[in-house]
Amino acid sequence: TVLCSAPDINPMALRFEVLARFNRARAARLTLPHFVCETPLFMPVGTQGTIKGLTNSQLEDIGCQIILGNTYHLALRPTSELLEEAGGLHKFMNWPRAMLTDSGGFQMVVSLLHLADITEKGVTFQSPVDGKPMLLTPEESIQIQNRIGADIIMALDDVVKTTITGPRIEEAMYRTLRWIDRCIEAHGRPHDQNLFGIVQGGLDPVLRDICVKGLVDRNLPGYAIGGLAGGEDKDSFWRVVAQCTGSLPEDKPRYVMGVGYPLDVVVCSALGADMYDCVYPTRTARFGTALVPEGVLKLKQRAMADDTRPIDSTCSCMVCKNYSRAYIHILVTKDAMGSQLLSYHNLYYMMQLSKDLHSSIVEGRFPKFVCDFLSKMFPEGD
Ligand code: PRF
Ligand code: ZN
Repeated sequence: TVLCSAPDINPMALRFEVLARFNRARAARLTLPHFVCETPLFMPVGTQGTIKGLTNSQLEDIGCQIILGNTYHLALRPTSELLEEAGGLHKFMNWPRAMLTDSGGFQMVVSLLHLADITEKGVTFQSPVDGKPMLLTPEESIQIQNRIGADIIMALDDVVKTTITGPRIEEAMYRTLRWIDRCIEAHGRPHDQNLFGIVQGGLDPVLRDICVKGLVDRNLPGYAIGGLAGGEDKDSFWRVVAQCTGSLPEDKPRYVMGVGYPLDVVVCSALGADMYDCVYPTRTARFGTALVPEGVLKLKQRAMADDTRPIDSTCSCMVCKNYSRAYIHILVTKDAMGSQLLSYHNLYYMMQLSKDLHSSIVEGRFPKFVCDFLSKMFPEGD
């Protein structure tokens, strides 16, 4: 007899198991084709197929489970055709663990705001390579991401700044909903790549609600909350996250896009979010700033010149074990190694924060963890 496996009724390349909860906070296991991740998790951002300042083995050493690549940058250079030929971005950059790619629209809109133009067809922009006008449609974004081969791919969304108001917010939300169907239709690898939808709708709870419902109806493997972390006040930002996490499915991962301040990661995790990405930890490192439990430490300051302590005496990273503030102070203006060491420490800090969030939820001591975190960051209680 021939044993037949049952037809795949649920062709998702993802398993999401909530291991423990504390109120709305969750600790989960997210099983992806290339790695089994623990949430809450933070994804370092690589633009040109590399996380600036760190080698892949250093990323593995610090416990990085998943990295983010940008479709827009990779599609232009080295091109998605070449990536596909190379066997996908995993092979091309020799990264064995999980990977997520963003759809490209957001990067074009934020990095080339004056050049990008959004219509129903897609996002038109001027190629920074040769200046030619180019159109990124939802179909093309998905096709490129299918070639790149990441574990999670993002729908093309119509992103507007949260600080603007009026009918454009509503238009962008409905367009994002129309585009999700074009993304789903174009998706050629649902068996090994997970397409996440992105909730838009600005700061308007009615629009956010319509978008959540519309996306949940599509039964996607995961959902992102987009359009935030763009200059709105914290209160509005956290309110939108709280609303979305309150109505997104309990059994699917929730990703807050573009969030990476440690405080926001802690607050959003308390509100029931699971995944984050941001250039902040590595970008601020390149400006000479280290993330520490008290907030930030600016290594360029003159006071660092004769400070022989490590960046953070409570940190067990390679940098804090081996180098003083004084040494990094010298490096940071004179040599690329300065920002490399700071990037290493800052990403280690984010990985440790993610692990601490996970274990404190699993071990039922999440409130104490949050209290300790806040009292170190705000010792005066302000
Ligand atoms: N959409 C996409 N990528 C993003 C965002 C978004 O809204 C944000 C948040 N502003 C960061 N990255 N596609
Ligand atoms: Zn350190």
